[in-house]
Amino acid sequence: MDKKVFELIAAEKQRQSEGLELIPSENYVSREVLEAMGSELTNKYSEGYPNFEGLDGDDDEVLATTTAGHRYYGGQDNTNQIERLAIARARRLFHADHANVQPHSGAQANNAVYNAWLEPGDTVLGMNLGHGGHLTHGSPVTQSAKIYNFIAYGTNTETGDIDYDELERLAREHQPKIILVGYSAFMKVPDFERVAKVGKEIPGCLLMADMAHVAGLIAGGVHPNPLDYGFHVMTTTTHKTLRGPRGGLILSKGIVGNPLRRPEHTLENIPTLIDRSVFPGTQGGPLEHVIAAKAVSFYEALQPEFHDYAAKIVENAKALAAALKERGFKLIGDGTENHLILVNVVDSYGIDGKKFERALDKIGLTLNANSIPNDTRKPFEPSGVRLGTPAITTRGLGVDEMVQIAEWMKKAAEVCAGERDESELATMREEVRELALRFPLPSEK
Ligand code: DSN
Repeated sequence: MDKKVFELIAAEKQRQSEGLELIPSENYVSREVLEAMGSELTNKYSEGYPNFEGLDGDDDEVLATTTAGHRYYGGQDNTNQIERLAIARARRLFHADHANVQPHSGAQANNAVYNAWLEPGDTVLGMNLGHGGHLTHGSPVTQSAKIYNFIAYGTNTETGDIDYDELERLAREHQPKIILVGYSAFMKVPDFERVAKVGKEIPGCLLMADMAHVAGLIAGGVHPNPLDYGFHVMTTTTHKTLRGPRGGLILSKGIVGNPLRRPEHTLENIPTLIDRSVFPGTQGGPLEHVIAAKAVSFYEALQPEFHDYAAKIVENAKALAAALKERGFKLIGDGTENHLILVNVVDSYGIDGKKFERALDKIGLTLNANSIPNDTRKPFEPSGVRLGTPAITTRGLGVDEMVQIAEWMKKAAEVCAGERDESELATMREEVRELALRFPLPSEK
C-alpha cells in the first residue's frame, strides 16, 4: 500500500472535518458521489457519445432505450446508460435541450464553447477579471486570449453591479460573436433579460452564461436560469453550489444532431457544434467515473430537499454579510444576493487579503484572498477576501453559526491589525474545531 499518499488523504479529510470551508467555490459531496468517482468506471475508455434518443422521460424511460451510440471502442453498454442518465438529468435540472457532460473542468467547458462557435480573431465580450470575471473569460495569461479578441466590461464601483450601460455600448460597438455573462467574484443576480436583448440585436451573437458559481442555486430554483431568458449556452462546473464531483458541464438550447456529422454553423445547431468541439475538438476519452458521479449529484439536485439547501445557502450568506457589516467589514456591493461575499479588508481593518487569509487558516476558517474591483494591489496580496456559504450550509450550519463566524473573523482581523495578541488565534482554533466537529461531513455520516 502507498502509505504516504493515503496518510495525506486521511490528513486532508481531518483538515476538512475540523475546519470550516468558506471558499465559495467549494463544497462537500455525498458518500454516493465519492463512491461513483472511486469506481471501476475509471478503467474504461469511451471516446464518442451515447445515443441521444429517448432522453425526455424519467430515468426508467431513459434506461429503456438501448442503442449502440457513437463510441469508438467496444464494451459500452454500461457507460452509455450512465452517460445517458447524466445527460437526461442535467437537461431536466436546467431546462436545456442538450447537455454535454464530458468536459473535465469549467475551463475545458468554456474553451470548447469558444472553439465550437468562434474563428481565430473573433470578438468575445466578457467581464473584466479584476471586476469578478474568470480567467477563461479573456485574461491575457490564457490560451484563448491568444486566439480570440476579448473585450471587457466591468462593474459599477458605487453599486457593485454590472455596468449594463457600458456592456450595451461595447456590444453595439464591437459586435461580438459571444456575449459572456457569469462570474467568480460577483454577489448580484445578473439581469439576463437585459443582456439577451442587446445580444439579439447582433447578428450571429451567441449568448453564453458561465454559471459555475451559482449552478446549484439555479438547480434549486432560487436563482434565475439564463436558458429561460434566451441564452443559447450555459457552462458550469459541477463541484461548487451544485455539489457534485470536480468537473464541467455544458447545457444548450437548439437541435440535437448526430455528433458524427458536421452540422451547418448556425445558432440552432449549437448543441452538436459543442459536442464535436468537446470530442474530438478539445478532449479525448471522457472520465466515465466522474460522469457517473455527475449523474448521482444531478439525481440529488433533482430531489425537493435540494431547493431547501439552495435557499438556505442564500439565507446564510445574507446573515453572514449582515454580521460582518455589523463588525466593521466593508463589503463590495454592500451585501450579497447569492452565496458569495467580497470584503475589502484594507478599508475595513487596514490589512491585506493574504495576511487575513493566512490568519484565518490558522484558526481553521478557510477562504481566499481576492482582488476587489479597481484593486491597486497585486493579485497575490490583494485588498480583499472572498467567502461564501455553500459548503458550511451542506454541513448544516445556520444563522447562529454565521454570527459566530463573523465574530471570529473580526477578532482575527484585530490580531492582524495588532489590536489583539497573536495567542488568541490558538484559542479560536479550538473553538472552530469544537463547532466544526458538531457538524460532520456528509461523507462521514
Ligand atoms: N477557481 C474557481 C473559483 O474559485 O471561483 C473559478 O474557476
